[in-house]
Amino acid sequence: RAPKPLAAGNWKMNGLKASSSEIADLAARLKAAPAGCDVLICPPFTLVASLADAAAGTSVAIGAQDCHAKASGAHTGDVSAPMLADSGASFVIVGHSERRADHGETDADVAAKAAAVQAAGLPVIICVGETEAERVAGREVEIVSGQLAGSIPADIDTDRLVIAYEPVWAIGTGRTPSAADVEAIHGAIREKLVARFGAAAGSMIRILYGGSVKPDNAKELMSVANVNGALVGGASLKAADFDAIIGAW
Ligand code: G2H
Repeated sequence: RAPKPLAAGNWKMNGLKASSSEIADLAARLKAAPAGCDVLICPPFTLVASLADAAAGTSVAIGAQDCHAKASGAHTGDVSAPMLADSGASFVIVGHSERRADHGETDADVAAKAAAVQAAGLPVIICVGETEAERVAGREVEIVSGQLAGSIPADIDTDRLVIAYEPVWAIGTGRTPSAADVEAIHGAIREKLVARFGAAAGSMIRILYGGSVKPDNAKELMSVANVNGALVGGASLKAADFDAIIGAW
């Protein structure tokens, strides 16, 4: 048994109300040619509620890109996991390398956010990945193993856990690791998950690859062992491009 693949789009800080046409376009494409994977789009907070409404009844799920670790309180400008669930989000990404770099999020912060997502009843996508210097030094397995150990909270429900491996040097750069390198690191991640959660649960956790996934490289990357889907940034902004990536399954 293998996990059902997930194609997740991360719009990052892109998208205005007019972007709902991309969701309508994507939903229409998937109705005409159903996907062989689950399909998720994570717009900025401002669009979660309206896009969740627009996507209701289609095969496109809507998620969010981050949340606060607390459910409510005096945290100006922050958004909590229960608020996202209330807005129609059905997934939340936490620990993206841009959050870790731009906002100083630590593994402990990411673990607290992941626990908050699950406490709100939602599945969580936890992101990990090494920098270029760490890769050049041959430390990618050590770095990613440390991030997994620190960013997955103790009481995680593995049925609602997705891991996204995103090498920082491949994000938005057009560069990707070779299929052999992806196989090696995804295999190492799988080993860690099986060691921590046992063979049955650990082998069913989806491990997404992210970093410059495009229509022209998706098929090769998605056919690598232990790659159970994609986390797609730039190429998820246009329904036609994202649909072409979805065609990898
Ligand atoms: C990696 C990815 C989506 P892109 O951050 O999370 O972005 O596909 O633009 O490299």
